[in-house]
Amino acid sequence: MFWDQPVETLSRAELERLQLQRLQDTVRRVASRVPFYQQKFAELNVKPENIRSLADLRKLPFTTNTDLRANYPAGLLAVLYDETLRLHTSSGTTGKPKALFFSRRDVDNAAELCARSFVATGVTNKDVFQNMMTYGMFTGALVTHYGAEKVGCLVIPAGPGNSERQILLMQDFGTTVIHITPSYGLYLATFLEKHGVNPRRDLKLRKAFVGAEPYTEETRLKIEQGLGLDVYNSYGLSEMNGPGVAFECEQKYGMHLWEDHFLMEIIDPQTGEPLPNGERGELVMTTLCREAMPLLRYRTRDMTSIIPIPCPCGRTHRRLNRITGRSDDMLILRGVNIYPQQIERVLMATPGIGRNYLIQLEGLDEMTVKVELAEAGFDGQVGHLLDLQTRLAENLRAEILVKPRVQLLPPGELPISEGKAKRVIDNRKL
Ligand code: DLL
Repeated sequence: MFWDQPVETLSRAELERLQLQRLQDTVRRVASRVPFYQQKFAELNVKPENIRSLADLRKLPFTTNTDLRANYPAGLLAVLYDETLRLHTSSGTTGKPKALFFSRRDVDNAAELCARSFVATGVTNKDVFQNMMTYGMFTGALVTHYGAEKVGCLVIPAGPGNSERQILLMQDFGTTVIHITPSYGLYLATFLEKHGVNPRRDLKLRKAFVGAEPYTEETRLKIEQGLGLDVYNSYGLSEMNGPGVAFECEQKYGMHLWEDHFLMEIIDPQTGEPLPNGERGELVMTTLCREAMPLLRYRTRDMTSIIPIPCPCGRTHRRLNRITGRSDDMLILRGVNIYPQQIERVLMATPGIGRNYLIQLEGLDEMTVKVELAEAGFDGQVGHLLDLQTRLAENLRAEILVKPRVQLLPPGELPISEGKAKRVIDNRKL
C-alpha cells in the first residue's frame, strides 16, 4: 500500500534531479538568511552557485549538535519569527536544549511523512492508533499524532505510562496500532503477562511503531511475542522533523529514508570522509524541504549503514539498517570499545532473563550488568541462579570481550522507563 505512490517510486534519476533542485534552493536560502551558514560559507569559500551536482554536497560544511546549542534559541532560523508555527526541543544529556522551529509547511510535511510511513506498514483509516509517546516538547507524540490523523485513524493521545489505563483504552476503543518506545514496549509486555492479559485473545493489536531509541532485533522479537503484534522500526530526530524520517515497510527489513526530503551520507565518524556503499558509519543528513530551520550535513552521531539492494515493496527510497547506537554512546572498558546494544542483544536472547536491565560502570574500570529475571518461572529466589549468572557472564564476555559482573534481580526491581531509557550509568573514577 502506498500513500504517495508517484513520489515513493520515483526512479533514481528523477529522485536525484529533485534532490539537486531542492538542495540548491536550501543552500540559497541559508546563504541569504542564516548568519551561521554565511560565515561557514565564507570560511570554506563556497557560494550557492558552486553547488552544481549532488557530489558538490561535500563542499558544504557539516553542522553539529554543538552548533545547534551555540545558536540557541533562534540563531539558525531561516524565516521570520512570525512565520514560525511550532517549537519543539530536544534535550541532550547536558547543557542547553536544542530548539527546533517549524513553519506551517514544515508542520505539514512532518505529518505527511508520518502518514507515508504508516501506510507503508499497512495502516489504513480503519486503524485505531494509541500514541504512547510523551506529549510535549518532544517530537515523538505530536508529529505522529498529526500523521495518523492525516491517514484518518482514530487517534488516542494516551501518552506513556499508567499501563492499566493503557489496557483499558485498548479494550474499550479497539486499539489496533500502538506507538511506543522499545523500553516501554518491553515493560508493557511484562505488565500484560503479569496481569494475565493475553493480547491475542483479549486485544485487537496488529502493529507497533517502535523507535526513539536504539534497540536490537532480539528486543523486537520480545515485544512482538509479548504484545502479539508486528513491530516496525521507526527512526527520526528532532533536527529533521522528529519521527517519520525513516520507517520500515511491510517487509520489516530496513527503514526507507524519505530521500525526497533528506539527503543522506554515511561517513567515518573519525575522519569525516564518506564510506563505500553498504559500510557502517555515522549518518549525516541534509534537509531538502525544511523552511524554518534547514540544516546542512547534520552529524547525527547515529551509526548505521545503507542496505545496498532495492526493496521488494517497490519503493525506491533507500533503506537504512537498524541504528546500532550512537558514535558517542560507545563505552571504553579496559581499552575495549563496547556498544550497549551488544549487551542488550545477549540479554534478550538468554532464556530466563527478563526485559529490564541497567549497565553500571564504577570503580577504576568495572562493569556490572544488572538484569531482571523473567516473570515466568520466577519463584521468588535469586540465590540458586548461580548457573544462569555464570552462563550470562560468559556469553557477555564472548560478545564484548571483557567479563562484566552480572547481578540477577527479581522482576520489577529496576526503575521503569516510559520514555527514553537511561541504560548506562557511568560513575567511574578514571
Ligand atoms: O526520538 C524522534 C522519534 C520519536 C523517532 C519517536 C522515532 C519515534 P530525538 O528526541 O531528537 O527525536 O532523538 C533522536 O534518537 O538521533 C537516535 O539516536 C535515537 N533514535 C530515534 N529513533 C531510533 C531508532 C526522536 N529507531 C535520536 N533506532 C536519534 C535507534 C533511534 N535510535
